[in-house]
Amino acid sequence: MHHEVISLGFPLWLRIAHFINLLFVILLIRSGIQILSDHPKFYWNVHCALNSEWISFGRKRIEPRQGIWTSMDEAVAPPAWLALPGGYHNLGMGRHWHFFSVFFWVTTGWIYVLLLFITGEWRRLLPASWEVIPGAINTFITYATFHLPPPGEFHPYDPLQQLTYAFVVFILSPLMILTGVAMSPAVDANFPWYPRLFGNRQIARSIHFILTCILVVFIVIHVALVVLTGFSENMNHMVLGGISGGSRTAVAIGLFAIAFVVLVNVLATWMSHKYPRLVAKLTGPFIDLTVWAPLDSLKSRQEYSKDEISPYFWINGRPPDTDTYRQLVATNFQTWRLEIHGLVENPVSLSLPELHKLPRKSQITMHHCIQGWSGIAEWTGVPLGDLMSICKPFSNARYVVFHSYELDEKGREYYGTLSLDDVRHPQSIIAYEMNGLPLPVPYGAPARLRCESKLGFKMVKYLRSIEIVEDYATVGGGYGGYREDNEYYGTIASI
Ligand code: HEM
Ligand SMILES: Nc1nc2c(c(=O)[nH]1)N[C@H]1C(S)=C(S)[C@@H](COP(=O)(O)O)O[C@H]1N2
Ligand SMILES: [Mo]
Repeated sequence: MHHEVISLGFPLWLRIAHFINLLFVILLIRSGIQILSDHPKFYWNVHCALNSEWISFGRKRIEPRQGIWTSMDEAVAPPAWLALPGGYHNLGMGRHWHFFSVFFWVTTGWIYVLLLFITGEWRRLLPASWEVIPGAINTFITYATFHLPPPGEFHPYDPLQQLTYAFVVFILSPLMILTGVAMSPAVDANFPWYPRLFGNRQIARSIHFILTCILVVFIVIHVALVVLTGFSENMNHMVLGGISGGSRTAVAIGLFAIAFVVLVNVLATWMSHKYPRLVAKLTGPFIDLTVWAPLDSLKSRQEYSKDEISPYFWINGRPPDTDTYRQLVATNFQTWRLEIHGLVENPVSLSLPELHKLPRKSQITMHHCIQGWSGIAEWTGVPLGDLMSICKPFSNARYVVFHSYELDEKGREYYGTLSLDDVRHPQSIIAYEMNGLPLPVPYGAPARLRCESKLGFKMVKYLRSIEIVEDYATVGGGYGGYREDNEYYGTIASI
């Protein structure tokens, strides 16, 4: 008996992993709540058809501005104690924290599972026989009738506890990663079969959310039982690796560790509001390394069929509220010209009829908005690769900047950037038709960019000109696009 108890002490690596996990799971949940607030609805259908959500945390529809309802009108503002960083449309910051935490949480998770198997500690979590099932039912009845199992049953774990931990470690956590990846436009474009493993991208997103809810319930019950079943003794186990009795030192260190987690959350929240650019710069390298850069090499190979086209396609961004643009609409874009200039041998200026005369390309693809909604549509236009062959970029050219007619209330232009490599992909096109009709005004008339492995914010609508540059640092605010400059979105935009 004595020997068995000794072998139950938690090793140091396990206690450290437990703490790191606690810290980043909380950051993941809080930043996740921020992300979902930007489109607080979940669907089973990939089109996000209007009013087809199975749950909504949004407000009711209000009067549309300029006669157009956009996905931004549905965004809600969560409180800062709940979401990281809280407030209206802080999606860019929320995503920085989410993917920064993904890096640490996933890395710790791998090391933890590896060590579980190397050291044999996995026996703690994986039941040795099917008897765990009736055992777990018994424990459940004990709890459900407001009793606690006798203390002996916690060593190592009671059957219900063991099953629950095994579920969280071996089922819930991997599914969080797998469904997280299924929401990446680059992954879905390169491997269209992958989101189908879950049904579709919106089902994956719903599962990601439901599992978060289950995780929250788990954490609440877990913490409650730690307190109820002998707080001091449990802290001794998890903080000092002690095997019997309580420990004031352990309680003190444990409470200090919890205070540290709270402090990190308060600081992260405060810094995101006060110094967002600094937060983006500090967290950015981890995100580049783990999430964005590997996904950036994935290119679109998707092609959907006509009957998969979405009945309704959400709109993000209203038509430019300027006289110049209204004039263009009023004259049916007769005077519109697309200028292609910058580091090119042969600058060109093309009218709409001239664009139409160039070889056309049609594609049916899935759009992923960074807010969370998706939709399938057919886009027709001129491959950018052909336009590049016409204008002939110089050898030092590396990026292509897409300028639009849209100016915000501060006069800042909506623009975006792609690498020359992405621009030469066959599905990168200047689209002038959507679902077989001339591109409607809300969707970017007379022409817009499509690059199918990226998030929607990259696909500039209401195009004015295309500029080929060596480095985008000298354009606009310097971060590669309007959203990158002002909303701290990541430039690579692959997830
Ligand atoms: C304990 C771990 C995690 C928790 C609790 C969590 C929670 C959440 C929540 C609540 C959301 C908002 C739901 C939504 O609007 O879609 C979200 C979004 C997201 N999460 Fe996680 N997450 C976790 C791990 C991960 C991992 C490992 C990845 C891997 C890449 C990931 C990728 C994403 C992505 C891409 C989104 C945005 C989806 C969208 O476009 O709407 N998450 N997460
Ligand atoms: N000029 C301009 N282009 C834009 C936007 C915008 O606000 N202004 N929004 C972007 C975002 S975030 C998305 S998701 C897509 C939405 O395209 P849609 O309105 O055709 O659905 O356009 C992108 N291009
Ligand atoms: Mo978007």
